[in-house]
Amino acid sequence: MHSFRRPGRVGVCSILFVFLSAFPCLVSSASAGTITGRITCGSHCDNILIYVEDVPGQWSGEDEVAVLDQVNKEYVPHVMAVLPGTTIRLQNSDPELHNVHTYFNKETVFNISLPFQGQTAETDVFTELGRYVVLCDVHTEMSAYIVSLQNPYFTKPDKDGFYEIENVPAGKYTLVKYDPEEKERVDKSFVLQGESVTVDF
Ligand SMILES: [Cu+2]
Repeated sequence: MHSFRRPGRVGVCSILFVFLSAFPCLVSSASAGTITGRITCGSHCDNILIYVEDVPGQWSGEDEVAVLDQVNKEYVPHVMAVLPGTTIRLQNSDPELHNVHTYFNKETVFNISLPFQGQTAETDVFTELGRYVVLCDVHTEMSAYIVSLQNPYFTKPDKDGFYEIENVPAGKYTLVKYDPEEKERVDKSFVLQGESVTVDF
């Protein structure tokens, strides 16, 4: 086996590897880019998710915390995306009882009462990919949608419909515009090769 080794070359590669390991940003910036664009979303842009589907790799929300508040009988935010395993901190900012009744595929995942103002509870049950529906059994007008996604390349547009997703690895993908409340989904395929690509809906 020793006859296959070429010490000089291995030496150079090792030095290069150590150098790049010390500056991981140099590695990713060469092969990653930004997706920007504008979508038509009228007055409900905050309800829309934009995400890249099926990026090679594995991500977990284990170290992430997101807050779902209850304010003036509304869930805030009404729509959010998370990585699987993200801890959601449930919060009641109202001076009355709410309960957070969460469903996945129409089955109850959990149901927690928060009777007091300022009360919080935490859960990390959002382990499946897909759409969770959150309702309050006391106030039927209250709803929220938590969408668990495979990778961190997601965002919401601003109020004028502009969005940006940074540091996406180069590749050919599908970009999804998704309204989880209406269950409306529009796909656009794109190729990210250079520094940026524009995808409008
Ligand atoms: Cu309520």
